[in-house]
Amino acid sequence: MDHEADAYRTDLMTITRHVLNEQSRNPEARGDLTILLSHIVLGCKFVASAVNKAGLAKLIGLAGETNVQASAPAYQPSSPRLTSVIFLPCEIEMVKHSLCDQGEEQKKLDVLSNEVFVKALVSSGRTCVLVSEEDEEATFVEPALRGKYCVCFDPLDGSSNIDCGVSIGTIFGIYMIKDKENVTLEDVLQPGKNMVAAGYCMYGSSCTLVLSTGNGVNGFTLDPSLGEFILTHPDIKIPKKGKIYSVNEGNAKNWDEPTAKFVEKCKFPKDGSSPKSLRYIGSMVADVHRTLLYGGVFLYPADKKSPNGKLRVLYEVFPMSFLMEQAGGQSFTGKQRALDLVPTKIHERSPIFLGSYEDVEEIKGLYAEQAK
Ligand code: FDP
Repeated sequence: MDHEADAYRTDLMTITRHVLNEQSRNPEARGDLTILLSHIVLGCKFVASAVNKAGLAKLIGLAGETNVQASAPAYQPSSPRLTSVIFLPCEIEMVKHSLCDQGEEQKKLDVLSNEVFVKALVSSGRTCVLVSEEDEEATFVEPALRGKYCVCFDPLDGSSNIDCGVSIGTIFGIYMIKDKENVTLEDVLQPGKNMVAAGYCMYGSSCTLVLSTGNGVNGFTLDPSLGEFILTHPDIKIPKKGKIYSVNEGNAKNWDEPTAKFVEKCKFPKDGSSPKSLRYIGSMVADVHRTLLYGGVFLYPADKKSPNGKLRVLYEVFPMSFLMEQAGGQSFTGKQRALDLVPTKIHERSPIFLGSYEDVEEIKGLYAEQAK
């Protein structure tokens, strides 16, 4: 990259400009998705800033609360204005309503990020139902603030990495509701192929937002001096075959046969090719981002202990599968195309194999062989 030339670039493709361009291709579009995405972008900027300051601001550590099971009522922001997402330190301590299932530890940054995203999404006036990894129940937006979109999101994925400064991220998938007057949970229990947009924001050495509105995949990097995401990775295409596999090999003793065979082939290929390298960060956004750019395969398979794997369908498996397919890759559950899955509950899990087309094809072949 020519950094000097870059410094004098005057025609910047910001994410808003890019989304507006996409919108203008659809004469029926009224700008609702553009507005919704700009609120998601604001949430990402806020979280990026909070993640950067985390060590300094002593935000890291347990929130000092045990997650309890409770139902989330219809969300009513004290003020629908977006400025309400700016927290005072005392308000951070007051973030008490976030819930997390199965007693997972919750960190202050998770709580804060969830609060920021819920407020940003509700105040956009374009959402109807929200599903967050942090909230046990879906949030139904009060009728006066309702719009036509449902958003499923994980505000801070990979949170076990917060304390050591490893990249973490936000993941989101957007659906259109079926009937604004009659909003039900069914609106978010749609197959992934119905998504209208999906993306993630990675808080790493730089802050990168990767987005697809169903017309390819584009990556934007936050320029902190401008406070804007600038198009840096136009039309991302994943290599057809990769040299990297990414999996938590500590679970190997419990894997099923096709998974074990695939990983064995990665390490000891019999066709004369070189072995693949193993890279596993343990933070889905970072592992998927590398897979998207360099190729290869990321897997979180089923095992004897977790027959449905670990990753959540609505806000991990679906958005990442949507991006992979849009970039020319594939995503498979071990049984079917991931985006064909029809979830039956909001925090459902699924095994997942995603990445370069040919690598996933190989995994599909091994499962087909086993089924014979
Ligand atoms: P984390 O537990 O740190 O929040 O689903 C969450 C996730 O991270 C993913 O981001 C990551 O890919 C996966 O779990 C890592 O799981 P393992 O620690 O079991 O490998």
